[in-house]
Amino acid sequence: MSKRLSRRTFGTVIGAAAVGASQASRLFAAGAAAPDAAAAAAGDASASRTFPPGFLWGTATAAYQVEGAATEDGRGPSVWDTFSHTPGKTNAGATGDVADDHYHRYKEDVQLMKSLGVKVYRFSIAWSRLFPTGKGAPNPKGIDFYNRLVDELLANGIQPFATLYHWDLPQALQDNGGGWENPDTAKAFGDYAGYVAEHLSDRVNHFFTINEFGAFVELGYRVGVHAPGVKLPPGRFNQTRHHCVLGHGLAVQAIRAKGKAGTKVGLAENMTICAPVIETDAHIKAAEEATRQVNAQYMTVIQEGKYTDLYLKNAGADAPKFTDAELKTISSPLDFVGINIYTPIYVRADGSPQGFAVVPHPKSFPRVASPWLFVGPEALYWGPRHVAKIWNVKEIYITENGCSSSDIPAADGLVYDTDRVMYLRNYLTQLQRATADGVPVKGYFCWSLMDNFEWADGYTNRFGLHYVDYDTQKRTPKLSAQFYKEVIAQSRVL
Ligand code: GBH
Repeated sequence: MSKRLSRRTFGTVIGAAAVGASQASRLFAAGAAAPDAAAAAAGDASASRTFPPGFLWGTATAAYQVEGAATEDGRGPSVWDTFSHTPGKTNAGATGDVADDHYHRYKEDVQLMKSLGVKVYRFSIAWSRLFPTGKGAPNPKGIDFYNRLVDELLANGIQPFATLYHWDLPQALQDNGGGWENPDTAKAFGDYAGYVAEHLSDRVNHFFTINEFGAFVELGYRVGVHAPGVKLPPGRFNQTRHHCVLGHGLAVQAIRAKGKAGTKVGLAENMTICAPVIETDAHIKAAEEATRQVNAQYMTVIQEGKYTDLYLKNAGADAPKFTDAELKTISSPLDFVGINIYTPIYVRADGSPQGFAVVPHPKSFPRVASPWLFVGPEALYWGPRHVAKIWNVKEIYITENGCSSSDIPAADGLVYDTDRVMYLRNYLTQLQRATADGVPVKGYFCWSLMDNFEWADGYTNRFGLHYVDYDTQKRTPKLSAQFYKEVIAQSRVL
């Protein structure tokens, strides 16, 4: 407490802020502001940085980025095996053949999580381990690996959260019919999801259908810089987007049909986060409308069961073809929404018919090691707040958030990633602000547990809390791991 600001004055100032928070909590009808308000009334400044009781702290990875063992135990090839083995597609020709060798080292990796103190872990299942050609007869050795992993997590007090699709489409589905260009892939995905639910839902309570439509569909089927490296013309591309959200809906239904009663299902989407340029009512309203429109093809149709008029109008003759029954499937009710949040776009109100304009980042806008990763901590406030407010979602997880850094070990062998710590501290500050305002965020998964195969960037642009020496597979906690461990232990921003 500074000498100039007496404890009494400070309590009054914070007390005024608490009134704002409880008004916001009524807005979301979720009421998580109580502990904060009480702490603030008592004049306890540091407690105002705490997260709600029971907040779930976690980390995340994805199968192709960490597992390796690409041809072991009957795993079939995925589009990422093919793509990464095609010359010129990834940085320095990197592949996920070995990656972090997590397939063999998962027990050691669970110990890393345990040492961080995480309560939850989000991993993805490699479809082509379970169904080597995407459908047909299952490969029992495939599910065995995930049985072992899930059991190991539970034995160490960590709840498993499983993602069904983190971009590793079985190659056979791409070869026979064009992958997601073909509605049969959506159906095969539903069948695979049902199989997983049948085998894991006795121990896994939370499933995510698809990770980031916004990345694998756009980059894989339009821009061509991710697997399968296709550049479709607009009409076929919009139809492909439609098949992906349809696959999501079919998977939701299959998990409900085959999973144990009470199994929860959602998705992990990197929706575009629209932050208002200034936090005034007019700009906030514009950011909300922008959120619906710029996410029309994925999150909005999933939440609302309709493509927005603006999306259909802009697509014109290239708009997707769909039936009412498909829209109903796509918008099957979810138990929760996961959002992967790295960076915002900025939106302002304007006088245009659509009511908003996107303000481009100036050239000088700060970024981290990945050129696309503009630093905008308020994304972690506005992302979940928009989802709660616009679609009345009651259970939200931040399924990914993280920072790439150059991560060069110092003379003592340790990695002092102060940039990642700065990034996480500021983003978590905004997430705490969201929970204090009553936005129902229930957990946060830091990306990533450890450095891993960063897709087209190969093994550059590391995102881990643990440094991985790829020659020896040695994992070493970075400074950010120490930071995160403390945050978890105290459940507050430090
Ligand atoms: C997530 O994507 C992924 O889910 C995860 O697998 C990944 O490791 C993590 O983020 C970190 O990147 O190079 O200009 O074509 C985040 C969204 C989509 C952002 C792909 C980077 C590539 C941009 N990402 N995008 S570009």
